[in-house]
Amino acid sequence: MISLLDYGAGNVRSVVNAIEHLGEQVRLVSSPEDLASAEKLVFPGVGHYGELMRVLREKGLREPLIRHLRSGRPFFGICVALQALYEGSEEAPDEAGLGLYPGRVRRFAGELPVPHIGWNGIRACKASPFLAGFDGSEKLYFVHSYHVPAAGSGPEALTLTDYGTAFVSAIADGQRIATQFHPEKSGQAGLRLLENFLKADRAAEAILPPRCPEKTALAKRIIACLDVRANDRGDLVVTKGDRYDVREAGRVRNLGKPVALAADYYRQGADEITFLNITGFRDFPLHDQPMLRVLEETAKLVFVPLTIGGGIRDFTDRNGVFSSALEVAARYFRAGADKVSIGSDAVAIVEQYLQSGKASGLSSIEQIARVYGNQAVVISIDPRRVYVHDPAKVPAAHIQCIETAEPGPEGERFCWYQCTVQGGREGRPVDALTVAAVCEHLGAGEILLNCIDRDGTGAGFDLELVRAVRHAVGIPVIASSGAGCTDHFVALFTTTNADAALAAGIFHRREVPIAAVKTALLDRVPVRQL
Ligand code: 1PR
Repeated sequence: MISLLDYGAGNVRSVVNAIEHLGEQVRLVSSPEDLASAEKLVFPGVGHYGELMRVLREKGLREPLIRHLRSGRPFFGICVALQALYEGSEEAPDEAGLGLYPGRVRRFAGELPVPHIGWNGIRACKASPFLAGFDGSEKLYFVHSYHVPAAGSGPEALTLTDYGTAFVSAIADGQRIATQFHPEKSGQAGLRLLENFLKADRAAEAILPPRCPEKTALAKRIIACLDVRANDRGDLVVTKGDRYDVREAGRVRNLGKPVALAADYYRQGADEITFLNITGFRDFPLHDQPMLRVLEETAKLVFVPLTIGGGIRDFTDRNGVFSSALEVAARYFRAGADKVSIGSDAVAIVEQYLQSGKASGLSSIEQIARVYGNQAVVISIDPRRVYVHDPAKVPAAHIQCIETAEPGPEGERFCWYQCTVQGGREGRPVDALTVAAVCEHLGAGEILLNCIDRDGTGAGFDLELVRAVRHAVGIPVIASSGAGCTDHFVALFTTTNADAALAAGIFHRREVPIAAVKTALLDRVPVRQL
C-alpha cells in the first residue's frame, strides 16, 4: 500500500492513476496521524511554494513529514515537493522550507520562456538503483518556473538538467527520491522511475545510464488535438473542421472515439493530448458530464499531459445557479486535466482590460492561475487574417499589423489577425498579438495559437502569425492549424521559435504517424523519441 500525501491544494488524480496502473494500491493521507503511520510515501507538490509550505504548517503536516524524511523510510517527492526539501525559495522568501538539504530555490532568469514547460533530458551525477532501465537518452516532462541550482548542490543530486542554467532535476538519498519533473506525466520513462521506487529492492544494482548527453535540451513538443463534440445522435465524437466547419453533407464529421484515439496517440508518442470541447461555448461543460468522463477515462490510460478547453468561463444556468470559471476548471483538474485552455472568455477579458486599462483580479485567467499556477492556464486564440493596404487604417489604435509576404486578394501588403469567439463565429475588434500579450500579463502560462485560415487545409502553419505572436510574448507558444506533411513541422521549428506544434487532421486520417514527424525533425531540433 502506497501512502499519497494529499494536502488539499492540488490535483493528485494523475499520480494515483500512474501508481494504480503499476499495480499498487493508494491510500490518500491528509492528517498528521495518517502521515505518521505511512511507510512508503509519495508527495506530489503542486502550485505555489509558499502556499504549499503554509498548508503543511497549518494542517500540522510539516513535523510528521520531516520525521518521515529523517527516518529514512521510502519517499518520492514530485515537483515542488523536491524544492520543499531545501531551505527556502525565492518564490516565497518568508516561508521556511523543510531544510533537509542546504540551498535555496531560484527563479529561472534570462531569455528563455518561463515556465520551463515540456520534455527535457537528464544527466546522471551518480549511479543509483532508481535509474534501473534508463539508458540516459530519455526525456521527462517538466513544468516549473523555479529550480534548485546545480551549482552548490550536494551529494543528494541524482540528475541535472539544462535550461539556460543547469539545475537539479532529481535527488536520491537512500530510499528517498524526488524529481523536479513529473514522472506521472513522463510516459514510459516516468512510469519506469515510479516503478523502480514502488518495487524498490534494497539489493538492486546501482545503474549509471550510459548515454546521458553532455548538455540536455528541451524538446519541441508534438501535440495531438482532438476536437470533441456531440454528433447529431448525441454521442461524443472526435470531429475535425475545415476552417472550423465540422459538417460534411450536413452531418458532423465523425473521426472516432475520444478515449480510444487519445490512448492511441499516447502509444504513438504524442508529447501531449489536447481535447477541445468545441461546443463548450454554448453547452455549459458541467452539464456535459460525458466530457468529464472522457477525461477521467483518458487519464487512466494516458501518461502525458492532458489539456482541456471549451466553455471555461463564469456561467449562470437557466435555474439561476452560478458556477465560476474556477469551479469549471477545478472539475476538469479533478477529472485528470493538467491544463485548461480558455478561448472566448480570454478575448472578452482582454477587451475589458483594454477598456478599463487595468486588471480586475477577478477574471478566469487570474483566478485559475492564482490557484493552480500559470502553467495550468493556456489561452486558445482563434484568429483570422484581415488584410489592409495601410497599417494605420485598422479599427482600433491597439491593433498591431504585420507586413506580409503573402499579399491579400487586392495586393494588400499588410494584415492583422482578428480574434474570433464562439468557434470562429464572431470576429472581435482585437488582434491575436494583443490578446496573447495581455493574457500573459494576466497570468496565462502558454498560448495555443490556432489559425482559422489554415485549419484543416493541410497548407502548412501560418509562420508569419507564429513569429509575430512568439515575438509578442515570453511564454511558450503552441503553433496550430494547417499541418499537412512532415515538412510543415520542419519549417515551423527551423524558421520560428515555436515551442510546440499541434495537429489534428493528419493524425486522425492516419496520413502521417506521429513517429514520422519526430523522425523528420530528429537531426534539426531536439525531440522526444519513444
Ligand atoms: O471559446 O473557451 O469555449 O473554447 C472553444 C475551443 O474550441 C477553442 O479552443 C476553439 O479553438 C475550439 N473550437 C471551437 N470551434 C471549433 C471548430 O473547429 N469549429 N476548434 C474549434 C478549433 C482548431 C484546432 C485544430 C487545429 C489543427 N480547432 O484545435 O485542432 O486547427 O487542425 P489541423 O491540424 O487539422 O489543421 P471556448
